[in-house]
Formats: sequence, C-alpha cells, structure tokens
Amino acid sequence: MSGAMHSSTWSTFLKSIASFNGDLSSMTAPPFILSPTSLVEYSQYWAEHPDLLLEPNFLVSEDKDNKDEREAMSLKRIIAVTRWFISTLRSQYCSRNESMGTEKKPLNPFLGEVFVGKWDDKSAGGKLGETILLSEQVSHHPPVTAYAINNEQNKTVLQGYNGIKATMSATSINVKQYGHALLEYKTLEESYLITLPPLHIEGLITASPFVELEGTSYIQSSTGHIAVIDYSGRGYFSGKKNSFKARIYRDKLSSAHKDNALASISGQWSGKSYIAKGHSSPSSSDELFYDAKEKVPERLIVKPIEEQHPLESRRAWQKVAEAIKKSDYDLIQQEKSSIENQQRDLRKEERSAGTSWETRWFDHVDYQSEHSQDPFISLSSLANLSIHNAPSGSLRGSKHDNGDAKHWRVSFQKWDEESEIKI
Ligand code: HCR
Repeated sequence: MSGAMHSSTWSTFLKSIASFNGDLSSMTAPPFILSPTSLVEYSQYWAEHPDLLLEPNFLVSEDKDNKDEREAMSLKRIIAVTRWFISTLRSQYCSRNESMGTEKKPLNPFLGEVFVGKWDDKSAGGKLGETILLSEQVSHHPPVTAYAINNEQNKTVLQGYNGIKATMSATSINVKQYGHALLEYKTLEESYLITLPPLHIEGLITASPFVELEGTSYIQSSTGHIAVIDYSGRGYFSGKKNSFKARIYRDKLSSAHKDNALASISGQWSGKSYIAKGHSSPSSSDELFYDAKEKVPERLIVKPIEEQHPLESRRAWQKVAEAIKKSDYDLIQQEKSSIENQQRDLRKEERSAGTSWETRWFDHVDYQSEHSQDPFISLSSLANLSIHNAPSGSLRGSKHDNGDAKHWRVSFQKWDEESEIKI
C-alpha cells in the first residue's frame, strides 16, 4: 500500500475510533494493523520462561526449625515470583512491536476456541519437567479468555483469566484489565494472587501504536509478603519507556509506608532492572535483577495445523491469517464472515434447542455462594483487594468494589476426561 493510501485509511480508522463504543473487538481496523494471531494465544506469554516460573520450588530452607532462615527463604521466593512476573511483560506487551513493527489488533476469539501446547524441559538434569498450556475462550460478549499452565513434576499451577474494557482519550486508547492470575506451588503449600495492570495504547496519531503500562499491580503471597509494582512510561520516573518500580513488603499493613520495603526493584520491564535491599530506589550500580533482552523466551510447542481439532485456534483461523499475511482485505472480510456466520448459526441452534454453549475445561465459580479450596478469597483478603468483578487490582471499599464475584477456574478433571484435543 502506498504511503498516501496508508495515511488516508489510518485517518478514517482514527475517526471511527473517536466515536467507538468501548468494544475494541468490534472495531474495524485497516488490514495493516491486523494481527494474524488470536487473543486466545496470548496466554502462552505467561510461561515463556518456565525456569523462572518454577524457580520458587527450589528456594527452600535446609533447616526447617530455623525461623530466620525460613523467613529469609520466603522473601527470596516472592522476589523470584516477582522476577518471573516481570519476565512475562516483554512478551505480553511488546512482542507484536518486535515481530511486526507495531502493536496489532489481535483476532477476536470465538466462543469455545482453544489453544494448547507444551514447553519441554530444557534444564540439565530434568529438574523442571514438562509444562503444559490450556487456553480457552470462555465468553464472547464480553470477550474473556481463561488459561491454565500446569507442571505436574513440580506440582505448580498457574491459572487465570482476562478481559478488557476500553475508553478513548484525545491521543490514546485506555484499557482496564479484568481478571487475575493465581499461582500455586502445591509442594510448598504456597500461593500467589497476581493482578493485571491497566495499559494504554499510544502512537495512534503516527499510525505506529504501542502499549505502555500504567498504574499499579500486586503480587500477594500466602506468606503475607506483598509486591507492589508501579508502572510509568517515557518521562515519568526515569524518562524511559516501559519503566517500573516494585517494592516488596512483609505484609499489606507495612506497605502503607515505602520506608518499610524489604527490597526495591526498578528499571525497564522490557530491558534491564536492578534490585537493592530496603526502600531506596536501586540504580545500575546495584545488583542486576532481570535483563529482558538477554533472556530469550522459550517458544511453546504447538501441534502442526493438520493435526489440530477444528476448534483449535490456528486451524480455525488459518484462512483469515493467510489473507491477513497477503493484506487481501476482501478475502479477510470473506473468511472472517464465514467464521462469524457459523457462530451465529450455532447460537441460533442452541436457542431453538433451549441449550447453551458449555465451556470445555473451565468453570465459572461464584465466590459469593461457593466455598472452595481455591486460595483466592484468603489472598484477596490479605491484599485488601476486591473479590468482585472489578478492574484488576481494585481495592476493597473502592468505588469499583461491586458487581458479582464470579471467576473462571480450571477443572483438571474435565481436562483428564478430554478425548478430542491433545497437546
Ligand atoms: C488491548 C489489546 C488486547 C488485549 C491484550 C492483553 C491485555 C490481553 C491479555 C494478555 O495477557 C495481555 C494483553 C496484551 C496486549 O498488549 C493487549 C492488546 C494490545 C492491543 C489490543 C487492542 C484490542 C488492539 C487495538 C488496536 C490498536 C492496535 C489500534
């Protein structure tokens, strides 16, 4: 496409989003901004560093009776969980820019679309074992993707779900995330609640959109430790894009004063970050915490398309993805409409049969009426976080702390009974 044509379609697009209704999935974007990848695939970004995800399992005290050593190890574990979390951000929020030049609009998954795969053990001595991913589109209106990442050898499960709500401002699209992640180290009997940061999309005027994180997210441990992570972009804390500061406290109460921080981390989540003891902000002369550019992500192993089930993402979207790669706008519309029409027909059939679509591996658990083994309630209480369907990270008693308390949870029993879809 010529530069002039490119800029005229982009300005038509900008005009259309100026009046958009908050549903990013329904927004018609020009072909050069479309990604050939469905949002249901984004769940893989949580575990592209399986070694970091599993690391806390190996940080245990030798002397179980030594209280100080136990305490020191539990601090090391929340630091390790924070390192793993920071390691997920580059893939989650920068990978389209890096592979395709700008942020792109992902394919909007259809209800029941799934994406599965595995990471082999790359460690010497086989201490990590295989890690698997199950990702499923559990709702279409509003779009919600649920996922579970399971490592049987180390009895480690990460599960969560995410949805978004967007608003438009003069120069950016502002996105609040809904949902959370729960990380369980079952051998350690330790769990973590992870909230998802707000973000905004910048670079709209220049047709080169990119994501910047903002606000605060939390990692609450069942040991009481809490990590409070503040995000900022170019020109705020450090003048650099993708900046963050994380402080780790003994508990929520002590997090009221920055001086109480046991450790502080700062830098760029897409580059280098540093860690120091206590509350003062570390600099590049302190210990390196994480180098996102140096640590290469381990790609998920996914079956060839020919072996995939029709509900598996890459098979279902194959023709649309090919049309996007060819920038063939008419073909993109034609192939997309074919999927949308199939979905409409399915919903019609369900309505006339008086049935509804059943999610495959995930259940919608109501925390207001069901008591389960899930540590979500106790972790939310330790962090003073809302248990409702509020923007991720909303505090109890805040203006968002209302609505229902239904959250998506994996059922490994359903996965064990799965007969059609294989990893
Ligand atoms: C906002 C976004 C769709 C949602 C994507 C989420 C929030 C999904 C959950 C993942 O865990 C993390 C994540 C990362 C992405 O950065 C975020 C996407 C960025 C853009 C996309 C919009 C729907 C696209 C808008 C169109 C733009 C490019 C003009």
